[in-house]
Amino acid sequence: MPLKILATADIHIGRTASKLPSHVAAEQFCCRQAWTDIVECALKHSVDVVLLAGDVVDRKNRFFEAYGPLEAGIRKLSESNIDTLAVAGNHDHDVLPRLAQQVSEQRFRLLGAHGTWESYDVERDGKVVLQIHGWSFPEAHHLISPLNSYHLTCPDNVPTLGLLHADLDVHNSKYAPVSTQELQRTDTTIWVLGHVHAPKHYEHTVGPDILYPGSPLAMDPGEPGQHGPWLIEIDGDRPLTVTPLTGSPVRYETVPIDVSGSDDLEAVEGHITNAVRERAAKLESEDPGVELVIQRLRITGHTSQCRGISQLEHKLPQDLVILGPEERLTAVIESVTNDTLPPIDLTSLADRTDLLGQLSSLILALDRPRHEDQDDLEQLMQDCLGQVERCYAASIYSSLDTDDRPAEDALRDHVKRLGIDLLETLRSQELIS
Ligand SMILES: [Mn+2]
Repeated sequence: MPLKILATADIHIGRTASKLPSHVAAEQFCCRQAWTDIVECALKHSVDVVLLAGDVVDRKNRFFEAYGPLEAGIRKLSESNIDTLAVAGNHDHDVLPRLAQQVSEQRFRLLGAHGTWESYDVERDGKVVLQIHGWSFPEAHHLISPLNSYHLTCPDNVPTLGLLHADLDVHNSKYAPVSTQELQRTDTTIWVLGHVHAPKHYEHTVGPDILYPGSPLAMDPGEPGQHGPWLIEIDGDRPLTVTPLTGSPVRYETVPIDVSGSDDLEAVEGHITNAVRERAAKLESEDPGVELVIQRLRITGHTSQCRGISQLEHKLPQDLVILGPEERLTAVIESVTNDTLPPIDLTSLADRTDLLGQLSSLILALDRPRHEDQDDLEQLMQDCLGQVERCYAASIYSSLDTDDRPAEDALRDHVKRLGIDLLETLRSQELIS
């Protein structure tokens, strides 16, 4: 029988998924429920060990919200002879050790409190079958690699697993920066890391694998794709198997939709609706746990409707709700980005010396890498940034406590969009005259 380990991280009990549509109850997609689901998943798969790689609790003020569900879940796992091992992350460096002291279950341990490495033996029938090396965040920030103080040795003939909350290959990170090379130099079989919410498995033929199981509940459009706990199976000398499991009832997606050839707005809308419907049907069959898909649409292609599509940026997020064919899944739109172009060749238009030619050159230049900017384009972008700054500094808006200035790339896209709108207006006048 292989040794089965369920690995997860960054549960963030206390949070809910973001960008939920207003008709949905946030309670339905909360991280507390994700933990309850993990316990059920561990029982269903009859695992030997559950690993929690930090940021289990969102913040200190979530102590009471987290305590009940955590204790109940750990007790349930203990009753089924499942060991639960955790390390603290930057978010729960203080609250997880406190919770761990309160939970008296024999089979639960917080490893590596106060930033000191600790080893734990998982036993089956009186025999050590797995050793776990863990380290917990002592403070909210940790500027150096925890591997600097790693002194544990891996036993012969027993697989060893490293458990750590850390930022991989981000040199100046404040969150325990570690490098792939450092982890690779250890004799462990696999490292399970927390901190990065998007799941990622680095398979290595030599040295240990590295796994970010990611957050079991998708929480943000920046974390697209499938989320859930991971199953690690170790079977003697055979290579380990590392498998992602479905689990998150919410999923975020960026969907590119090419509407080339749709030359009136109704046709464009039909094209978009079909694309959303097809995607919903595909996900309903592929990811059976998903109930809600929150989509970011990126509309591309050449169409005479490239101006009109901007109207959909407001309309679709409000109006478009599509059910999967089996009505288990609902797809909603979080945002729409209009990346369409006019149905003309901008490069040849740019050869003209008139206003249309100049505007086409500008639009093309805005698409090229920034280091190729000419002085006049650089000046235009500086002017735009200045305008944005003035707007944010205006006293009339001072009561709006916001710091969501568009990033320079977003501003560039916006300027390009305005350029295309202007080009299309000029072209329509040229066609009429
Ligand atoms: Mn973290």
